[in-house]
Amino acid sequence: MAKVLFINPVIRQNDKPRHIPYGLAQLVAIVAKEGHKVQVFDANAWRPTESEICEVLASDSWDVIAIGGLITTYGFIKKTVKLARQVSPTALIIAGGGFITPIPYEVMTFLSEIDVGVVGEAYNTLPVILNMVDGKSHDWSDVKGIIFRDKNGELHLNEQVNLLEDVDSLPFPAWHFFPLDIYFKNSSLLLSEEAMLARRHISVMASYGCPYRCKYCFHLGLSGELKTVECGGKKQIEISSYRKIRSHSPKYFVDLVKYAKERFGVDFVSVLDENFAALAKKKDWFDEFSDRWMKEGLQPACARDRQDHAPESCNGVHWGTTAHAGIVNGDMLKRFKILGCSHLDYGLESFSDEILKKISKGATVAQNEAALKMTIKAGIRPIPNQIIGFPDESFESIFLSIEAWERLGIQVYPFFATPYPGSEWYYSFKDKILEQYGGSLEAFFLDLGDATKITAVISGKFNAVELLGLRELMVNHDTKRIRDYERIWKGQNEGRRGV
Ligand code: B12
Repeated sequence: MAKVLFINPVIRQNDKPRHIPYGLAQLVAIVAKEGHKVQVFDANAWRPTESEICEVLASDSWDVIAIGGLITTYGFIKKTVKLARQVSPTALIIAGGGFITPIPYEVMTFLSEIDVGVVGEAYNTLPVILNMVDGKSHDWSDVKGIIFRDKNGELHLNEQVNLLEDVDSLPFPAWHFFPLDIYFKNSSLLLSEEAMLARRHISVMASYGCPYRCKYCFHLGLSGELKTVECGGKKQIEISSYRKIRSHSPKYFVDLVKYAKERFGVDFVSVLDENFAALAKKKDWFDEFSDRWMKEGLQPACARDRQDHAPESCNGVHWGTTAHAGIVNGDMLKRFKILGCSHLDYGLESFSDEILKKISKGATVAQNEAALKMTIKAGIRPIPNQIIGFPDESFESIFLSIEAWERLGIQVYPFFATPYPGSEWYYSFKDKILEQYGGSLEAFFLDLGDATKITAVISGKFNAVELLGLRELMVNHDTKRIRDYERIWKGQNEGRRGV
């Protein structure tokens, strides 16, 4: 049996650790169940110094060091694989997750310490790799779903792995391998009253994938969109518009939350699905989920009795999740509320129909507004995510959004349109990205963080300075100064920059 050290990278270093990585916790459960010796070093929770990282790396003779996460953790991963190679020269270094999946060749080229990169879903791939390590075989040429470095340092991307058909076969995440007390201490989320008063928050998933094809989005290669194609004599990654949405059965999902409640005392769950409303739209699924949720005593008393939330007496599990303005309806939202839903994360993005069309959002301004009103009417707090700096952003689309914010009485702090690797924008604006980062893709990766921060600008009309200024003026509804600047801008750009 292999001795495996999993490392969870630091994410959102300016915030406290709040989100146990769901995918990684599932992988730990799978690998432990296979009988391998597993340790998790959760750097996101412990926020270690370099010497502390080295201490952990030197604490045992690891056969495998496995690290992975979002592209925004690239900097931490880069630092850690270098330390791992120095401190554990014989360990096989495996990487995985959203940071490598859409850009395997680039990451393996920039991070020469990585031996094997897992591309996309890892449920079946990782056990195969570990069994080979056990069998002392390093011939990776037939392992689906990986990129590897051969003895001459050549990179080889293998065929994509088939997605796991029966997701109910997955063991519950191995949350107990993670420092839960640290995460539970930071359970309060500023998303709704119930979320703020949560004492033990954890993330769960009911479905994998989203039927929509928004140009700024990427599904981590877990929605069927990822495939390998032959190009120039070698395999390349292609992100297609094909979608394969998978969901757990209501029984599995309710049992998962019940397990989190009974074993860890969880009182609030974030349902991490990309689009839970799409799943809830399936009447049979939602009816059975609803019945089981109530039967298993997960329905909070305050929701059942339509009372204000009283944490000391409320024994259910409140939850927050994602929804799409093009899907929700009043009945669905009322039922969400009764079952304990306290907030819904909406990617509303813009109040310009032209922009919503151009980004293939699959919703209109009218639907955005109706969704907000219905959600508030149902007693659920909508989180109205907005983005500015779209390729087609204009003064008109900016004013339309401000007018809608005033009309609806919503306060938002927009994200900047960011071409994260794996999104359609990344491929469409790669030249523009390289232009802004002196030709260095790695510099771009290292710069990525929260989308509230400006990185590569893909707006046709506005540059970084203008977008930063416009956002501040938008947030303050300062339409006068935006109009003033519009006149200056038009004067300066007559016949240029999309005028
Ligand atoms: C939870 C979450 C977060 C958490 C962090 C979770 C964490 N610790 O990593 C928080 C809230 C911090 C977060 C923040 C952001 N997020 Co976020 N987030 C998610 C969310 C909702 C769930 C991720 C998840 O658990 N997926 C499901 C599991 C099964 O997948 P997984 O973790 O990737 O694991 C699988 C594989 O990738 C692989 N794998 C993963 N890790 C490893 C490690 C190893 C060693 C191996 C071998 C394999 C492997 O195996 C697993 C099983 O197959 C996804 C949307 C979604 N539903 O996926 C968005 C998502 C990942 N986030 C996204 C974005 C854009 C952001 C933000 C930039 C948004 C923002 N507003 O600023 C910030 C960045 C924060 C920062 N500064 O770094 C995008 C990613 C875009 C991209 N191109 O990479 C996503 C896909 C949403 C979207 N569709 O656009 N996020």
